[in-house]
Amino acid sequence: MKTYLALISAAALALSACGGQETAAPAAQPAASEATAASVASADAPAAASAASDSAAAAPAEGCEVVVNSDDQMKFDKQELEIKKSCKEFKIVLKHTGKMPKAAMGHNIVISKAEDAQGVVSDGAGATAEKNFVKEGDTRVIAYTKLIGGSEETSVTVDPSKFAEGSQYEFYCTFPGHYGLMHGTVKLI
Ligand SMILES: [Cu+2]
Repeated sequence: MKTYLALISAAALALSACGGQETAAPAAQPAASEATAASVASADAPAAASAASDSAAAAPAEGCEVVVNSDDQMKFDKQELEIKKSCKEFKIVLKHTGKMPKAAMGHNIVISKAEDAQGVVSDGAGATAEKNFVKEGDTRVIAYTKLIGGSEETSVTVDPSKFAEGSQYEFYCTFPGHYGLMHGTVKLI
């Protein structure tokens, strides 16, 4: 603690000593580089925030977003996805809380009519991971996220008006072999 205080006051002295000088005195170097690191970090933050607000601009009003977590156990943390019909756009965020790489335990979220799910999955298996295991131009697919690996995150925005009244919809992962454990119902509310 004493050392810490001594360092602080040394830094303070160094700072006040070189106040007005354009080049920092060598003694102030550690403090100065820390300050630089801090300002770089805080300069990054607004940039990240503005990038986030860029995507937020196209999205979601209050309650028009849901987060689904997936993991190394080949599971989604939701069996049901509720999409609000009153939302102009509804954002689905997929997070992978596991550690395994995309090639071994990749996950995505694909949405289609329940009756189309098996076809979408088997055709998707013939696509590559680069194509997110979704057949190109598959018109049965209403929305899909890209395929992600451990600790990654992605999202997709859907238009709730694309869901027909009276039809059953499902969300699922099209990584080969995952559908059995990774599927659930999409409910329009
Ligand atoms: Cu998966």
